Amino acid sequence: MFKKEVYIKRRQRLKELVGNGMILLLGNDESSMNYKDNCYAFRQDSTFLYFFGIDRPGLTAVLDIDTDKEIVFGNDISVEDIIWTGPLESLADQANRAGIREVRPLGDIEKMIDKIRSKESFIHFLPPYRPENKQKLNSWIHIPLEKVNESASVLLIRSVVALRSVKDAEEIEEIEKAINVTIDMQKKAGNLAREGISETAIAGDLHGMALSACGDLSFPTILTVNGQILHNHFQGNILKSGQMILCDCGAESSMHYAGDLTRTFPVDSTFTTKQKEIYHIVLMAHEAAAGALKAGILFKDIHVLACEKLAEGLKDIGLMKGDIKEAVVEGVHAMFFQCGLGHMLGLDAHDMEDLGEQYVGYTDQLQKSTQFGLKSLRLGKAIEPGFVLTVEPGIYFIPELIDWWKGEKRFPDFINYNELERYKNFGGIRIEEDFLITETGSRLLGKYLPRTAEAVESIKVGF
Ligand SMILES: [Mn+2]
Repeated sequence: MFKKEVYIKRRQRLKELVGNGMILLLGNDESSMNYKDNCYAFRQDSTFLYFFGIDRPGLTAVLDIDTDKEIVFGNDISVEDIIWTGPLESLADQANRAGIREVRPLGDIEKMIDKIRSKESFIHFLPPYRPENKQKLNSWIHIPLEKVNESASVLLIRSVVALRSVKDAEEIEEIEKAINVTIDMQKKAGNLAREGISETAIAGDLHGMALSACGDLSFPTILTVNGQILHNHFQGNILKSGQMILCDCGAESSMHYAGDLTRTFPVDSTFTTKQKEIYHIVLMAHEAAAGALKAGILFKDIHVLACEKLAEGLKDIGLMKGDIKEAVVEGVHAMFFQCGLGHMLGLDAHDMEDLGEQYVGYTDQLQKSTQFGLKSLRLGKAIEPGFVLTVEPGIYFIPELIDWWKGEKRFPDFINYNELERYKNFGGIRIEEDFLITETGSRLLGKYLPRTAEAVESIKVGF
């Protein structure tokens, strides 16, 4: 945990932003995998971690702004539990380390909520993403299950987003720890990648590294010879000569801050000329986007800049044609880059995504686009000092998409379909880095990880 003052200050600011009523924050419970006592690794809710830091299941917290009470509800373990678990730190001691002086049994929460409701004080809660927390809100506040999420407090969502978006020095240190472990994982992936090894074998090694560093993965690793499949979790292939392997992975620090990096490696010791050509285009887009990061700029504009760089490069090698700016406005580049340039990073790999992309990445004035490609951009709004975000352009050749657009004769003035046929089995390339937005520009987080095609090749002998 951080120092107690960190949590006290965060809660103070939250209460100021919300103004009045009661804030109800739910921690996560254990989650059973295949029978009750065989659980997935416990992961505390990130907002709960942010305001309380207490990393154990079965907690709910109340911040009653009107009476200035801060209470954590939860149960200490019984002697019978201790037989199985050994003694654990008492909840009161844990809560005290977060500056919370009042701890009550979980069974008391309903009484507390009833009392608040009888005073007609407003109860602010966040949209739950776990069914059991949805059920708790349903039974405690008497909201029909299907209405729970839409009844979440927009004011609380906005307030939490405002606070969690700007990372302080302690948080950046944690994120950087996670990124540095992720960098070691990337180097390992590049070093292991060779003909005959399986995707699973490499991914398993990376998972072990994350665990050994006292954390875990921040999201399931994407490690695949089919880099064009954006969220590919299948790892059953054996690497073949001539292929590339795309590795998008992240470690989580012991305090649950995330890293998220992508590299694409050749299976052989070097890329082919055709692979290097595409790699270079992605790298140019990455560098242009990274160079444009500056407080006050819309991230959407940086996304568009990256799209233009990708389109320019694709035109140079004959896959696209026509006016590049016009092509990007029309969304033609989404044939090759179907997703967004990046997202916020913090306690979650997609930071605060549970609170709603509209609140995290957009504003009332800037709504998310519905255009194919742009609609997958998670962050569009102006970036601010203290934001940590990813920059991850890529080029993906998706055979089904090529056939679909070609069949519909879509954008024939901008796409050279005959040439594109030659790339149907190319796969995909992505380069992803994590940046902190500063007062003067940005800072690339983490230690050195090779980025150019030649430097990436050197990993294969260097790790
Ligand atoms: Mn990412």
